[in-house]
Order: sequence, then C-alpha cells, then structure tokens
Amino acid sequence: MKPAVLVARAVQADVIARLREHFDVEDNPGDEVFSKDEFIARLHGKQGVFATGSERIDEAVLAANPLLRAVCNMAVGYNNIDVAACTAHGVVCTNTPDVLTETTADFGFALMMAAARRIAESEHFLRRGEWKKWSVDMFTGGDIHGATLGILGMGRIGQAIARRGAHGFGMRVIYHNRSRLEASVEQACGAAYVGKQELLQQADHLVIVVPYSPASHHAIGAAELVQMKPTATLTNIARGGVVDDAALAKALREKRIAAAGLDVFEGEPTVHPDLLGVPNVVLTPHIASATVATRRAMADLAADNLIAALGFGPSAGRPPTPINPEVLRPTA
Ligand code: 8YV
Repeated sequence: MKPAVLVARAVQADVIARLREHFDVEDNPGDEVFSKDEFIARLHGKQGVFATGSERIDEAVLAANPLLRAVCNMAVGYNNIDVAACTAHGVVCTNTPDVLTETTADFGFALMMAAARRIAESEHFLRRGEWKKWSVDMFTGGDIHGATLGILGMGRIGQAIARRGAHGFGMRVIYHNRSRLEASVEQACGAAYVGKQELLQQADHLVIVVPYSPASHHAIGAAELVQMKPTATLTNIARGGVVDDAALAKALREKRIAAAGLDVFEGEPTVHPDLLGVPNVVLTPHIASATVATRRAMADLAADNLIAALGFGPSAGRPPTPINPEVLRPTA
C-alpha cells in the first residue's frame, strides 16, 4: 500500500502525477483554503503534506495526526510551521530555498522602483482620466541610480537585491543583518554592514527581506519610520508583521516617508484599510516569486523533498532542503 499524502493547494498537474507514482495523493483541485479543522481532518491518516504558506502546521495539527512524517513547504519562508514542535514529533520539515532567489529579487527591485518613480500612483491618475497636461513637477519621484539602497536582512534574496543595486544601478548599498557577512561576500554584493539606526537614517530606498519571527515582529514601526528620510521609500517583500502596517499607513499619509511598495501584509489576504486609502503605496498580492518558471521550480523542489522524505526516489531518506535535518536518520 502506498503512503497517503495531502497536497494542500492546487499545484501543477504533472507534479501531482509524479507524487501519485509513489503516494496515495489527496489533492485540492478546487484550490480551497482549508479552515484549521478541515486541514486537520484532511490530514488524518496522511504521512506527508505538501504545504504552502497558507497552512499553519502547529502542535494541534501534529497531535491530531500522529502518522505525519514530513511537512514539505512550497515556500522558502516557513513561519507557518512550528519547526520545534515538528522536531519534537520527529516530523521532517523542508522549504524551497535558492530556486526563487533571483525571481524574488527582481520583483523586490521592481516594487522599489515602482514606489520611487510613482508608477502605480501615476497609472491610477491616468486611468481616472485626470491627465490633462504635462507639468514640470508631475509625479516627480526619487532616483534609483546613484542612491543609497538599504537592505534589512541579508540572506540569499537580500544579497541578490544588493548585487542588482550595486552592479546594475550604481547604488551605494548598505545592509543590516543579525550577523555580518564575510568580507568576500560583502565585496561580491558591493554592500557595507551598518547598524540598524544608520540603515534607517541613510537609506534612500529601504528593502525589507528579513524572515518573520517573534524577534522580527514590527521590526519597522513608528519609532523606526520616524528615523527615515522624508524622501525615502520602503519596500517589504519579506512577511507581513515585520512592518507595522498601521504605522506605515500613517507615515505615508503624513508624508513622513515618500512612498512604499508592499507585497506582503499583516493578516493577508486582508489588507489594512488605511493602506488601501493612501495613494503613495504600491500594493501587490504576495507575488514576488510568481513567475511560471519559478513557481514550477518551487513545486518540483517541494515534491522532491516529499518523495525523498518518505523514503522514495534517488535520494530516499535525504530530502534536498530540510529545515530540521536533525530528525533524519543518519545514513550508514
Ligand atoms: C510563496 C513566499 O509564494 O517562498 C516564500 O516564502 O513567500 C512565496 O514565494 C508563498 O509563501 C506561498 O507558499
């Protein structure tokens, strides 16, 4: 009998077909977002789950599903998973790093540029039929080239954004991170380490790429926003909750910073109503990794992880990108 797995959201048909070679798959072709109770019920009897950022895997889910052996996230971020609880239950967790780095960095850069150059705001103006004449200060924004790019969180995606800024746009790049990068990595990214306060005070364009955790909750709130330049922009492609959305909406409305670009929100898909009411913010629905090729690579990697984690395929027992490898049995 094949082990049973749940694929929590609708994914590419051939990914499901590949999983069916090894597993008895319950999929979700209607792409329903399960309530917590429904998710727990559907996981019943399953040994593995192909999850996305929308499913929370915590103690309640694990305790109700003792057969579960593997949680394979189709995302690099895994704040939806209580990894410590999974480890305590002997459940391996995996994510999808690397395959989305460049795509996500492209999007972060695009969002930053859209905010700085007021692309969405001016497009809305045009669509409303308000464009009657050219004027010298119409939608003037801030330059990207030659400006100071500040990056909060300097993992793979932060480094990819730094490279774009330093090598593509001649920007001065500064970053703040829990730990400083090695000198050779800093040099390759063209980035210099600074304290958080210097980052806030010196950045013309601040990009947030730090993973969400209780430690990064509201890392950018009213006290941080007040330190930024009134001409600065802020872009968040990390997670909702890293930025205090209410404080940001207030800062934008009061023009205490110039503009923002947000792909992630506290409580998404609900967006704070104050943000919806301010013009100087570009809002996108969590699509930074959304290219056809990258979503395919993410799904393939999540499937590879699930297949290997449950003991099948060429790297049986050795999922390629585990988050808690300590639960895996050592190989002989
Ligand atoms: C995903 C993401 O689209 O990888 C991540 O961490 O935020 C996005 O690429 C999203 O989490 C869906 O799983």
